[in-house]
Amino acid sequence: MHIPRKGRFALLSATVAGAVVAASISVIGTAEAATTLGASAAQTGRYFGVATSAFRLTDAPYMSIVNREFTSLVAENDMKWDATEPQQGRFTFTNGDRLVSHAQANGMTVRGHTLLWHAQQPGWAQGLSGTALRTAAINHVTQVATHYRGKIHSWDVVNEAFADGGSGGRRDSNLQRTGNDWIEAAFRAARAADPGAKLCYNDYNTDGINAKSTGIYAMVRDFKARGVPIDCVGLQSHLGTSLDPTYQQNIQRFASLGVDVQITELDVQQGSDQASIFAAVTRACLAVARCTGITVWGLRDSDSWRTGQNPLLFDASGNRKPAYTAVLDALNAGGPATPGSPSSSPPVTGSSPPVTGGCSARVTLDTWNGGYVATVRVTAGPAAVNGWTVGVTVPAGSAVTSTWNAANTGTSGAVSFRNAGYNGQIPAGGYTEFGFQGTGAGPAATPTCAVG
Ligand code: 9MR
Repeated sequence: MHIPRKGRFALLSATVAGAVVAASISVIGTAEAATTLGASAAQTGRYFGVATSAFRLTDAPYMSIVNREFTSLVAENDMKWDATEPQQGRFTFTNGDRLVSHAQANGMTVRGHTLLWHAQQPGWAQGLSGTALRTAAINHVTQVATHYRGKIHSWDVVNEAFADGGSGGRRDSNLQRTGNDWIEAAFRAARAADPGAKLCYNDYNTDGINAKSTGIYAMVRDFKARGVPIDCVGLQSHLGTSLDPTYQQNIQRFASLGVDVQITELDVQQGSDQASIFAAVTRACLAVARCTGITVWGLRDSDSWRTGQNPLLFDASGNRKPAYTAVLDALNAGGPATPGSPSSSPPVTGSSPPVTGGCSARVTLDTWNGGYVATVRVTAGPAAVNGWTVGVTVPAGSAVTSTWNAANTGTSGAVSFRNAGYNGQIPAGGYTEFGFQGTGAGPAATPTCAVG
C-alpha cells in the first residue's frame, strides 16, 4: 500500500450493496499549501488525474511522478473496444486490470474510457451494422462494465457522438446508423452492469457555449427529463492557444442540469499563454461545485498524442513546467467544494431541524423542469452516531434515479437511505451529506432520521 505523502488526501473505500465506493477526505485546515496536484485538488473534494497506459507501469522514473502527483488514472487506450474485445465475444482485460490494480494499490480512483466510440473499434465491429451491431455494442457495454464493476469511479459510456460544425446534431457513424436511441441504450446497459459508477457522456470541441455543446446539453436535459441514467458530462478540453470566454459558463449550465462535469482530457498547445490557459481552466472547474475533477491527457510532453505541441504539465525530462505551477497555485487558491465532500459544507448553523432522536436530516433541492437533485444533511445530536437511516417521502410521480454517499431502498413513496461504509460515523453535533437525483417534483416534507 502506498504511504500517503504529507498533505495527500486519504482514500477510504468500503463495499456497499456489492459495489466499492470511495470518498476523498480533504486535509484543509493547515496553513501550508499542498505541494502536489492531487493533494491540492483534494482540498476541495476534487480529483486530479492523468491518462496513462499499462506499458508505462514498469517505467520507474515516469511512475514516480504519477504516484506523487495524481489521485486518479484513466487508460489512454487500454480499455477501448479494440483493446478489450479484439475478437467478438473474446475479451482481454489484462492491461486494464493492471492499471486498476496499480490505482487501487496507490489510493487512486479510475476513470473508464471508453465503452462505445466510433473510432478504435475492432475490425469485426467495423464490419457490422443494424441489429447485429447494436446487439454487439450493448453486449460490449455490459461485459466490460460488469468486469470492472465496483472499480470505476466514472465511465465514459459514449465518446464523441456529436458532429463538429454548426449542426448541433449527431455524428454519422455505424453506431448512429443503428438508431438514434443507441446512446441511451448504452447508458441503461452500463447502469445495469455497474450501478456504482458515474456514467458520463464525453466529447471535444465543447469548450464553451457553441452549437456542438448545445446539442449535447439538449441531449442531457432530455435524458434527465426521461430518466435515462446519466451522471456526468466530460469536457475533453484539448485546447489551442486561447480559451473560449464562455468556458466556465458552459460548465455551469451542464451542472445546473443536475449532472457532474469533469474535465477529462486536458492539454493545451504550447505558446505564450499555456500556463495561463491551464490556470483559467482549473479556476473555472473550481468555481463550479459540480465540476468534480480534472484529468490531463498524458504526463510529459514527450508522451502526448499532440506531437510537437508540448501540451502537458511536465517536460520530456519530467520537470515541472510553468503550466504545472500555474495549475498548482490555482488549486491551492481553492473554490467551492464538491457536493458530498466533507469539506464542502458550511459550518452547521441554527437552521437545522431540532434533533429529536440521535440525528436529524434536512433536504436542499436543486430543481429543474422535470427533475431535481436533493442534498441531504444528516446531523448528529448530542451523542456521536454510528450508522444512520434517513426516511424520505418521494411524492407520486417522482422517482429516485441515482444516489451518492448512501444506498437507497425503494425509489418512490417511502424511500429509505442507509449510510455508506465511510460516512456512518458522525461525531456529536457534526454532520455528513448524501444526495440523490430524481424525476418529477422532489420531496417536500422534512425527512426522518434514525440511528443505529
Ligand atoms: O491519446 C490517444 C492516442 O494514443 C490514440 O492513438 C488515439 C486513437 O484514436 O486516441 C487518443 O486519445 C483520444 C481519446 O481516446 C478520445 N479523445 C481524443 C483523444 C486524442 O485523440
